Amino acid sequence: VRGTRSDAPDVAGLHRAAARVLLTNWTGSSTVPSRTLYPHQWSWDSAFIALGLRHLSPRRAQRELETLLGAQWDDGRLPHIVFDTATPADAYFPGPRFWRAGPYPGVRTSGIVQPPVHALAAWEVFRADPAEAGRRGFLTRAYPRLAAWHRYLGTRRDLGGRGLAAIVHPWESGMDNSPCWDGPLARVEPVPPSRFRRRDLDHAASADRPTDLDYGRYVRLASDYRDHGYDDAATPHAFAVEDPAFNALLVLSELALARVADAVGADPAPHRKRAEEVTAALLDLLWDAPSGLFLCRDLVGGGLIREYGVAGLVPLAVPGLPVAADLLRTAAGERFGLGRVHMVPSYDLTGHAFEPARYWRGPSWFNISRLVHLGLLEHGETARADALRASMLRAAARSGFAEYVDPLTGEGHGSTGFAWTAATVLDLLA
Ligand code: 9YW
Repeated sequence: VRGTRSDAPDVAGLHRAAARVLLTNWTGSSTVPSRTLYPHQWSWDSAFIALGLRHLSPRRAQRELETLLGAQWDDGRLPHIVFDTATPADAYFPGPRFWRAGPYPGVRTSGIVQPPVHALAAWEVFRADPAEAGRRGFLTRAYPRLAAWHRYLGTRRDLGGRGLAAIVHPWESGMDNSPCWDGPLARVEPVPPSRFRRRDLDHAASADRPTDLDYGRYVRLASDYRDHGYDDAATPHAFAVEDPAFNALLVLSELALARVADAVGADPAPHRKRAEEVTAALLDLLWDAPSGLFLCRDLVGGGLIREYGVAGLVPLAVPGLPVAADLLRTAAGERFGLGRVHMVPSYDLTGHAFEPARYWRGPSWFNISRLVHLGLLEHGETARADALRASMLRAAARSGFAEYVDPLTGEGHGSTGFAWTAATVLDLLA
């Protein structure tokens, strides 16, 4: 399937090819992000994947989310990786032997989390086939688990004590090596590269990936957390940040959870209230009027982090956001170049740390571009939304469903046959 800037992709062919990616990556109970790089189940990937899968098989999309919810810990956390027991333990680093974690014997997981897209996905998956969902008791079983997940984020993860959920590891943002983390990470003593063996470099170019120094710091933070029993209060967090994308997704998921609550006969009001509170806290604590962008807040060093990452545009998807017009101006301005580059870059095009091919330091990603697309639709920006949609479809078709693309050339990088890329395409074509 090929599409270039001038000729639109062949829609039927693109749909078939996207469906093929999701079939190939399906393990029987969930979908791997990539057959090579990421051979397990990832938390926020599964939510984006379920949003696409619902158009192929609502039942399978329910199963995808149920597998993740089945790995929930007693404290409510949804782990960022659920390890596939049929895959060799050393296929991915850090694997189950590193994390030494899981809710029960037989279910092995990591101990950190990823952005809360799950309630949003669960509600949309339900709506794709309410009768099938009803027969399987999908929402009734998912609701208490999703509520417990949000409760975990609202209590144990409110490390700043002002109503936002904090992340304690760059991996928790889903944007691993974003330049936003360079400052906070500089305080972390890296584990020397001789002490661990990266597996990602077996499958991807090192120029496209985080560096060994980044990995040394990721390993240090994760092992400190592990050695404190993944206890949020007991761990002396060297990294703790309030991230606007993470919290905006929490708002969207609380709003979705209110609908879920309504559908299962529970009280939706606390979820709506929580969505309002998190929105207010986002505006209060993370909005930066001079740059017209939401920034990350460093809870260890103190203050806003003056790096302009795409996480700051994600709150555009929040309904009724009072600063939407400013955010739109920023999206279309020189930092993010909306409409003039391929999709939405992950970092400031004019920034000192911008690298067009290195992972979260500039490349455009499909899940994030889709969230910005939803934000444009939410605020009536139909023409810009249509152009962004076309840009995403073209980039997916050209790149063989790449993990991410260079915003300046549209060239694919990372793995091909990437699950959330295919899922996002199915969602855009629906
Ligand atoms: C890694 C699976 C995950 C995504 C993250 C992405 C990457 C894992 O892959 O992290 O090994 O670096 O940054 O967002 O969930 O697709």
